[in-house]
Amino acid sequence: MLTALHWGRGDVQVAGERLRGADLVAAVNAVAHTVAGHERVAVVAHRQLQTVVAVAGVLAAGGCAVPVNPAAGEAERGHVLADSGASLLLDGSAIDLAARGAGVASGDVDAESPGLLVYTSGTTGPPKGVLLSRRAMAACLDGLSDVWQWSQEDVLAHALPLFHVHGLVLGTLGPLRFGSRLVLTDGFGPVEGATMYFGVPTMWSRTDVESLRAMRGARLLVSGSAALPAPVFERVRELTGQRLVERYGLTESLIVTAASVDSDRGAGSVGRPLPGVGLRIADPDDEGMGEVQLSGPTLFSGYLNRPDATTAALTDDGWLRSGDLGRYDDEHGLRLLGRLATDLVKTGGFKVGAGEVEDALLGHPAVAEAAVTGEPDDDLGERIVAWVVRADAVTAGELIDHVAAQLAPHKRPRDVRFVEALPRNAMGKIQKSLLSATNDV
Ligand code: MCA
Ligand code: AMP
Repeated sequence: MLTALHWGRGDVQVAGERLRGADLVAAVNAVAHTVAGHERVAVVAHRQLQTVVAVAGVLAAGGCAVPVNPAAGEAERGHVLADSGASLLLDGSAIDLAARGAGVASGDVDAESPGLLVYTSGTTGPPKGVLLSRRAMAACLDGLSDVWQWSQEDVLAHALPLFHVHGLVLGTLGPLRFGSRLVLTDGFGPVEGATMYFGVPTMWSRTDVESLRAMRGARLLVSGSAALPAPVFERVRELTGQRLVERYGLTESLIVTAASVDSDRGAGSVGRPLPGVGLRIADPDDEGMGEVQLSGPTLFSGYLNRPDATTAALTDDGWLRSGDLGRYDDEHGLRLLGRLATDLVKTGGFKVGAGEVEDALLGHPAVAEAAVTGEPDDDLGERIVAWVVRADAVTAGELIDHVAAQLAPHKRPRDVRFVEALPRNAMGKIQKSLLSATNDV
């Protein structure tokens, strides 16, 4: 991975700050010298130039960067730092952008060694650390450059968070690998000279008319991380004259399918497999719908410290169970139709496990019982809803703030519904399917 990053041509701009060419290389090298010898380095991933330099520095030194959500609450941050075993924590304030260093010897870094450890939610328990090798990230990026003709001539603009695959692998390591200019903005919107935009559906749907019109000049508008509603696709098409390109993947698989830049695409398809990716539909029903399973060079190397979860995520023949339901045909490519697990909520493109939010709620002394569900939401795709049986007086706002402080603001419930009891079956298991029918009290 790192040997093929074109540092010499890199050009990264965040807010008013910009580093390019030899200055970027030297700043990255200075970090590499600081972190040399550390196997895993946690990086508090503010949307700042320092984060780009820090992550690149860890990679250049042959280490593994562990991005940490800067807004992570106490419990979540503590879990990530302890579980990852990071021996060093870098924050923006620790990175001196004016520092300059000479290259570190990194020629013999194994392509199979992890370059990133990214935490992602499961249905239960705290987030799991996904080990991503240099080989997997390079395969994913090179596949995308193939189908999108992504080159040094491109200028990528986005406002994605830097602690997940979308903003960090695609949105940061991509431009560094291809030597294209990167402009990170505070809010999603037009950037002078940008040729590519990456966003989640919520960002595309929130963008106002004038801003969309100002994006007309770009050659590639990309949506991913969550289902793109057809009306959003149509609105963007109307105002920009362009059809959004969709791509699909998981933290565990990186990006596995994408519509190509020259395809005749419509809403609802997330494209075809990238070079080398295996995609199959397991146990398809009469209409060809089944679980999407994946193989190939972009797959993760396993969950850190969780061999049980790694085994459960893979089939006996080593394919990744995506948990997504889909249908594939050569004409339309992959169409996603739902999800097997109901205890995962995709909200604003973030995956949130019902279990971790329930655990946080149950940690509040006024909560006797809690269940978390996802409900359709025009803005966020899905919104997190908490169903709570009170043990003591507490308001919805207090519980929302409690979850935001323990986990992260994007994991907070948008609605809290107080109920007298949760519906349970004879075994005592909560029947979430009955919850939307339950009335607030
Ligand atoms: C609100 N805030 C709070 C509280 N309420 N803070 C503390 N306590 C509270 N009770 C703050 C938030 O921190 C935030 O502050 C601001 O208020 C607004 O929050 P919110 O409404 O939650 O979000 P938003 O700003 O409206 O965000 C919408 C968004 C965001 C921008 C679309 O959801 C987003 O960035 N999504 C991207 C997700 C993503 O990158 N997923 C990729 C996963 P402040 O503004 O200061 O933060 S990787 C993946 O899925 C695969 C591989 C793939 O396919 O890509
Ligand atoms: P994460 O674990 O945060 O990486 O999220 C992975 C999940 O995001 C996938 O399993 C899908 O459910 C969803 N996803 C990613 N891209 C798309 C897309 N283009 N359309 C629909 N869902 C998507």
